[in-house]
Amino acid sequence: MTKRILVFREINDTQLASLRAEFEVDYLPHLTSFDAPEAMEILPQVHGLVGASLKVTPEVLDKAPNLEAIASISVGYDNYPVDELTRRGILLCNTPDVLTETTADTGFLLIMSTARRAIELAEMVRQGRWTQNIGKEWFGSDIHGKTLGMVGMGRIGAAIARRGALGFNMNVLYSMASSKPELEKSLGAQRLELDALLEQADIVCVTVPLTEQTEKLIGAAQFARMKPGAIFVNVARGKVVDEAAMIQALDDGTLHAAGLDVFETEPLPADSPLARMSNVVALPHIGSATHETRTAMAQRAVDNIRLALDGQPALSAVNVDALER
Ligand code: 8YV
Repeated sequence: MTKRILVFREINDTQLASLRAEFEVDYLPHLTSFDAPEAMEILPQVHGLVGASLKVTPEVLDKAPNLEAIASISVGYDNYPVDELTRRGILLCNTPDVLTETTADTGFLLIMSTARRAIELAEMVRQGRWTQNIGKEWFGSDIHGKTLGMVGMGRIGAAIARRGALGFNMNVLYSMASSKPELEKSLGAQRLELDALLEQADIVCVTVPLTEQTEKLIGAAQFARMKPGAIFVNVARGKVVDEAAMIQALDDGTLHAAGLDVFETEPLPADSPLARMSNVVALPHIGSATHETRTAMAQRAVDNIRLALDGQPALSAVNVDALER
């Protein structure tokens, strides 16, 4: 029996052809919901899903009784009910490692562009408003030699910390459930409780995964603890932050500036204050969005789904215990 796969995120022609050589493939790269008629028609026959950015709920799983595996084109898997997938014996795979460096580059892009007000000043030039020497009212702040506080020190957090410590001579602090002795040795990183980190860091960068424990981890109380002039960067998930509290903090000066690649609601509503505040650099979730990395992520997902549907160990499974069901 030829198994059937629904691909709901763009992959390249070679990757699509490789799947079509072995499976029946429905290619819907612009699908916006699993409730869409074209998805509803296919789901009852589907054995595999490949894609990202769409929420897979237990109700979606009820419509896909033959589903064996999901290969997400993402490292984050907050769009998937992992425990429910495991209970149903459905394997979930993701794409760690292949996107670490690119996402860390994005984190540092936000640190630098926010600290130096690069977007605001580039817009000044673009609009023809550069009419005199830049005075102190337009000055940004240094990042070299400053204190970088990492909230989360996993693969992406560690890669950002390496950039700061080794590239910009920054003092690295980190808050995480477990210690990272190898990073303390190689980067001079110091592990602190979150409150102490917030009080000492000049730049606070969030990279934790979105879980029940991290939802709204950073709210009004945490912003109030940050140093005057501190910069907040989020390349994790928007819901790790109480966004209303962040907007208030940015507006009343409690928070000096923010560099954001993720938001509670994506795409960010055009009428959101975050889209127009001068002390905010807002990017449209481009963390891993380079040609090289998105190709590598899609390849990892293609490899994962093939291996999973062929009954072989996937390259990067999230819930291997699902196979014991
Ligand atoms: C992706 C990400 O842009 O991998 C993740 O978790 O957030 C980004 O790399 C997004 O998830 C869809 O591909």
